[in-house]
Amino acid sequence: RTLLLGAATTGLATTFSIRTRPANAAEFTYKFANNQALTHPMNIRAKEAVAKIQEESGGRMAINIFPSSQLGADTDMLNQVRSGGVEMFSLSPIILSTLVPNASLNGVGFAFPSYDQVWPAMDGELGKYVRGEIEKKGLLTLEKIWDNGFRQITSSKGPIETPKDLEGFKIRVPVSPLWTSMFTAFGSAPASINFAETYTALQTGIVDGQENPLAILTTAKLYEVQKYVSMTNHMWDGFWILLNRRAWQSLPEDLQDIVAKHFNAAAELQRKDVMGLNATVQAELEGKGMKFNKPDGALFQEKLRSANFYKDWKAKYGDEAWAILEKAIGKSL
Ligand code: X2X
Repeated sequence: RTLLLGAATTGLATTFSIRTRPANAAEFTYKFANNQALTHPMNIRAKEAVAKIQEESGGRMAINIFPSSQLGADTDMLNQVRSGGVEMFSLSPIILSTLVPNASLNGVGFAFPSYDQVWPAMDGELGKYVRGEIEKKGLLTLEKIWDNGFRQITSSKGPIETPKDLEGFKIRVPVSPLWTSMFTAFGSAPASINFAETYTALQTGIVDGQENPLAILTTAKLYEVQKYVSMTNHMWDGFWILLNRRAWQSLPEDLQDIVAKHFNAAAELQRKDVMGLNATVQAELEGKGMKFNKPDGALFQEKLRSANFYKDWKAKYGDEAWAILEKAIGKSL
């Protein structure tokens, strides 16, 4: 009897709540899912953007941030943002390539020498090309890509000094054919594992190493489970802010403009924050006992070349896309 009464009450409550919106509730509410800790510049700047959006929209637009893969790992969330389970989700272009193959162009090993080439490319022709590819698959993305960073290899076993040290190395890589292919070319044993499970995989010794930018080594506390950082700078990675198309199209144009404006502005600030961390994290992590070394990237690139890595990927991306990449980096691979 109690149960039945309870159900009846709930039914009534629901009927009322869908008919009347409390005066302080937003007209549109988005979930923004991502894989980073609240302390990562992505979430610090997203939080600020969300507050500005709330204010400028007069409370009509609310965005709730779900950090640290709380709603699910990246490969699940990619499905969710397609189906509308979440409205917004930030994802590495390289993982996105499981849906949009040519999205991973920016991650080709040793393609980008420095940030001097990254931002003009991603804010320019390369970024525009990739956004077009993303749209062809039914998703949308905001114009400005956020920074993840140049990726470095870490290990619990020892420093990576030459490509030989990567042979047989059990390394966690994100779920994406480009990563698997690159570490296979080095003769490593790559394991595709979502970021949500990476800390545990390192802690339990399922893998001996992983690769991520410096900012993540500190904010995700990977220093607790890794000892060596080898500054290979082997690829540049970012985060596209993906949007569910239906959810975006249901926003009135003024709200679309407000959301895009504040997220794109936040991206610029977030890029500067990550640059700032790049300059300070090494000293911080050395203080925690991590050992850094800086191997010669040319040796690693030579190894990829001799394994036909570039030739194979050029064939997969196609000549047009490859030409956009080579133009952006100002050299041929
Ligand atoms: O999964 C990773 O390693 C991360 C956090 O860098 C990405 O999102 C690609």
